[in-house]
Amino acid sequence: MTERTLVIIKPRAIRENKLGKIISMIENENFKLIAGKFIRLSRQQAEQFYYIHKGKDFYDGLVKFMQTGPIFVSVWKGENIIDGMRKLMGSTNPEKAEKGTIRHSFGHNIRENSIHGSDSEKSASYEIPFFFSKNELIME
Ligand code: IDP
Ligand code: MG
Repeated sequence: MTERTLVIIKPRAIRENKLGKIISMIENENFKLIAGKFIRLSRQQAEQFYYIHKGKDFYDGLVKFMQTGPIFVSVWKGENIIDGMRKLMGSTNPEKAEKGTIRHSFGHNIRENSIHGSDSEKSASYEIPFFFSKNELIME
């Protein structure tokens, strides 16, 4: 099934100049970039994007971290891409992520793990319009 997913390259990976390498790894899976832009998250945006984690012990740290610099938000399309991207990203904790995954390659710790990808169709349908309007999704 062809699906769409939201991918965020997190601030530290952008700062460390890893955007191109990460995009390459995703393209190598034959997934297609259909929209992308740099943005800075306001506190309110970061809180709303991660609302599902509100109340967890890592929530405040996560919201702060996501505001430490520009991020690259993007939409990708492909066969079973939601699960495929989760596999390619690897475990949330880079130390536990398999070799060859993006988080193993570019993550530093469980918070600063370099990348976000939607975890389900439901999440993708919240997350894509969170950052992109219809007229930005012209590659479809
Ligand atoms: P996921 O990104 O693999 O779906 P989630 O559990 O949804 O993982 O957590 C969202 C984000 O919150 C993670 O990608 C990571 O940046 C951060 N995070 C998750 N668990 C922890 C933790 O235990 N300590 C610090 N940050 C965490
Ligand atoms: Mg998640």
